[in-house]
Amino acid sequence: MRSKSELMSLLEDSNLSTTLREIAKKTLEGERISEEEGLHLFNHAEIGYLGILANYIREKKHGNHTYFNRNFHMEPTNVCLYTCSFCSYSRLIKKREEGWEYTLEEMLEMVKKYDGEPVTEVHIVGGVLPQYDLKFYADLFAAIKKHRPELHIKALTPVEYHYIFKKAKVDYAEGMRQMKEAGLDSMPGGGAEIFHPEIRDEIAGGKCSGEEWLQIHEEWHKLGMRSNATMLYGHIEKMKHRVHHLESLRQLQDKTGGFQTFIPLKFRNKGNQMSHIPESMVIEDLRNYAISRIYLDNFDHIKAYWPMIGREVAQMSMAFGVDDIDGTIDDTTKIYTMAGSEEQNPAMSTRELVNLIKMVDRKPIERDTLYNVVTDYSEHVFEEDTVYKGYVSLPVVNKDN
Ligand code: V47
Ligand code: SF4
Repeated sequence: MRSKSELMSLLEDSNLSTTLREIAKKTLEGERISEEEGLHLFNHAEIGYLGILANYIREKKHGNHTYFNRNFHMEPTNVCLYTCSFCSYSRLIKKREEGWEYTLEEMLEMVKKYDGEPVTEVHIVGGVLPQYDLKFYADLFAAIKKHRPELHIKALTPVEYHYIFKKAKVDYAEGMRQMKEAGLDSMPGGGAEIFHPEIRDEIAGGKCSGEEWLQIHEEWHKLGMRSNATMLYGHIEKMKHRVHHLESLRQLQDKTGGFQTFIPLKFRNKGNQMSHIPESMVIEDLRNYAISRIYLDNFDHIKAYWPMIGREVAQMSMAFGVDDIDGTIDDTTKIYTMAGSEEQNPAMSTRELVNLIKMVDRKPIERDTLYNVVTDYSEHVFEEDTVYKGYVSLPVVNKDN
């Protein structure tokens, strides 16, 4: 890791503008940057500069570690009564028979398929439909816990919670309390999209507002529980909306400290009402990871969701502030393959994921949902791999070349 003074003098020697020099100094000193400075980074900072600063923070927080976990996804339904224009699910409400709507028993059968597998987490998320109400989810969580008590349930977003609590006539605090009692362990970061109403009303009108999203997370945090946060970027939002989104998260985190991870989600444009909007370029994705890392000084982790961005961008992201590349997922969420993710086969074995991380000289650490270390793979060599000249021989890249 390059020292702070080394980086300071590197920046002194460069021909950076005064503002970028100030931001760099603040970041290296561990000081928080302002909203104006965040906006300045989005509008003016080049990728090399951002990479240096984001990587400095990343290595200060986590050294060379890159985390992943073993999880599986379940989606009760891919039909949804909302009509978010970026979502490939929303159109299915018109052709409901083309989708799926699983029963509680069917969902439990899916969980049972993982009996004996070393997964630590189930991630449950899907569309919103009336039969998936508070009782359905409370019964589902309780049934999963009864079957496999140690499996961490990371489930649903404020979009579902807002809907089911309203239907059950309970307030957010009471609703979240009931979910915790039923067996919910943590909340994933979905449904955040862009909080600012100028954009949210356009792309996700009708579902919970940005403020309601934040309130539900706040109630969950008040119970001593943890959650994640996301931002869906690269569509019709402007940079000022991204900054507003990051600032809203930073403020809530100051209040509760309940967020673990921030996950930027790149908008994918296949099979939805926004297909005419071009997707962001990889360079913009890397800049966005880096600025998120710099801005969210009170978040421990920045995660790249590799099934969405692909294996190679996930590798690059580890030099732009990312310290987590999600799970080894067998049955990944269909929302991404339907929206045009590069990864048509988004399952990755532990061996593949570990070697992917090692290829960019990071240390792969399997974690559980709450970032307790499950296995440190940094010295581990899989039976199928050979070690030569200090490197593991890897399936994709020959390091000799
Ligand atoms: O809220 C929907 C997004 C989210 C598209 O917390 C799309 O560990 C891009 O939040 N292009 C759900 N994104 C997924 C999610 C998530 C994923 C992985 C890990 C975690 C975690 C959370 O997917 C939705 C929405 O923002 N989404 N459609 C699309 N076309
Ligand atoms: Fe429904 Fe969520 Fe898709 Fe919106 S993003 S249409 S709420 S599944």
